[in-house]
Amino acid sequence: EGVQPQDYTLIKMEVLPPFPPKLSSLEGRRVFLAAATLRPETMYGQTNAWVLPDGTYGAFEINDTDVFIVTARAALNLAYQEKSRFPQKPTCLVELRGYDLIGLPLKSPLSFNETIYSLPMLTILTDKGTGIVTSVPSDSPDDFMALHDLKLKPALRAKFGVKDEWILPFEVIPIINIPEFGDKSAEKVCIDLKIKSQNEKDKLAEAKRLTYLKGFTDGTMLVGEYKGMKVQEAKPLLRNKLLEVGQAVEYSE
Ligand code: A2H
Repeated sequence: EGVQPQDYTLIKMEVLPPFPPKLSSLEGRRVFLAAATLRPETMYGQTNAWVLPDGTYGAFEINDTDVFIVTARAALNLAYQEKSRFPQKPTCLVELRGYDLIGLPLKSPLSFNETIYSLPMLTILTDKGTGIVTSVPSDSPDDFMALHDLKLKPALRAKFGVKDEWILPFEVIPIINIPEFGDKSAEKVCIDLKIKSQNEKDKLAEAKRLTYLKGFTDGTMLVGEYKGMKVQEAKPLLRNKLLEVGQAVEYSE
């Protein structure tokens, strides 16, 4: 963890009923995968969520109606947020593995895709954020390569029980223009750097550095309520909007 606290936005990705057997005891509640992001302005372009198959998660009671699926570490951190009104000791209603979450249909804020699915990503860290990541392959090199791997490799899909219809219909959606990199900056930079898979850590770090910086300083919104606005201006506006309507919560660690 860094010296400076990192301010994330937790995006509430609602699990659509009917729930699978593992989650059946939660029937009647609103259950969310809570994904930690630094880029709330990119939520229009979501194509899926990511979970770590071998990761350990829990379904934590957040209040009378809402349940968050996150790591136990994140559930505890949630209780210590300055502005949160979450219980001190969040109750774990169900213990889960990442495997249990693969294929869950989700409805996520701002997403142009009405239903997206939870899929395996092998590079997720369990000691950062919530262990759940939302995927925006237009603007995130990690997301682009992980989606690329699953699309390209039927054997990888088979290994994790990923159905073709959870992945093949989902295309990269242009949502932000960066003069230097075009409308699908992550794809462009991954191709330019000749990145072959999600496991090429060093190259992906460089791709992230390039797109993250330029996206913030030079990016312009191509879609949504703030179409035409600079990313640096739209970002806090969209974040606050998501927080106000209860589709996201603040989280820092
Ligand atoms: B970002 P930082 Cl469009 N393991 O959200 C691996 N990655 C994680 C994670 C975890 N446990 N928790 C969060 N993340 C990802 C959007 C996005 C992100 C875009 C572009 C870049 C980007 C959509 N995915 O991040 O190490 C989340 O992905 C590049 C920095 O705390 C989160 O924001 O700086 C970001 O990494 C947090 O990374």
